[in-house]
Amino acid sequence: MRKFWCGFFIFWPIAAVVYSAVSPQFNWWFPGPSVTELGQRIDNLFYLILIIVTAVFIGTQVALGYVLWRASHSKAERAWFTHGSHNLEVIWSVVPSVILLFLALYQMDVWALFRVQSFFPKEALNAPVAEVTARQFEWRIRYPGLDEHGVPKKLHLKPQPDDLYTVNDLHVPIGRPVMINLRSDDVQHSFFLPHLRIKQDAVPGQIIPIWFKPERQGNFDLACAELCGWGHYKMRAQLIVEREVEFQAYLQKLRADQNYDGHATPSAVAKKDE
Ligand SMILES: [Cu+2]
Repeated sequence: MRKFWCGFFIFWPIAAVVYSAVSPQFNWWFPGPSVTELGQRIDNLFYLILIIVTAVFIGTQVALGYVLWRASHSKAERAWFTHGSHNLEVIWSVVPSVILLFLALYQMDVWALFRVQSFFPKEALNAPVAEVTARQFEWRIRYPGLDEHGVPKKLHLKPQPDDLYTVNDLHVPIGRPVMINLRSDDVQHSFFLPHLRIKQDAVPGQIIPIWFKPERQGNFDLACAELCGWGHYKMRAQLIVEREVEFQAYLQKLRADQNYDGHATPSAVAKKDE
């Protein structure tokens, strides 16, 4: 029985390490490399922490396995009781504190870029691309109206008569910093872009700016990461990263669709607007 428990407790840590090592091959890991450079820096922080905790995990499990294995072989040796060791306790308090302090200082610039508005790229901060309002159970997206050249105007905090609206398809241009104003209409939601490593709560009564600079074209998941009610699963949407010209063409089409009166063909409406 001693041998069984020894094997049992040694088996699980080994299984955990093997499982973690093979999981990327089965796509049980991150959904591919990050679409933004800041996301790659966040991944690097994640891997640094992962390496530290893996080293500690393997170290403690090897020590535990060794003690169990030794005890499983000898009936004569009995466990002994200790009131603890002052030196050991100082060491295992100071070492984690130093590691945590190092991590806290080391990640400050990534955190500042990600969350502190004064560190946001100025061009993104001055011209938010869209406002995204979470509500049970969809993402409402509001773009500013277009000027006479078909170029987006400035996005106002209050809705304007010529604003453009859509639901669940967030189009953004590639290669430049994009800022989104995030709001919630009802309960707390969470704006989650796993391919960009972005997750931000949408809180009723608050406007929370988020920025990112997509470096890869494509369609990426946009999900709600906060259980917000019975239809939470319906908040599966997408982020579409496209070239600047495609983005502006999309906005022009959105305007034509929105202005369509049911009689003229949408393309005629688009012509009239120009
Ligand atoms: Cu939600």
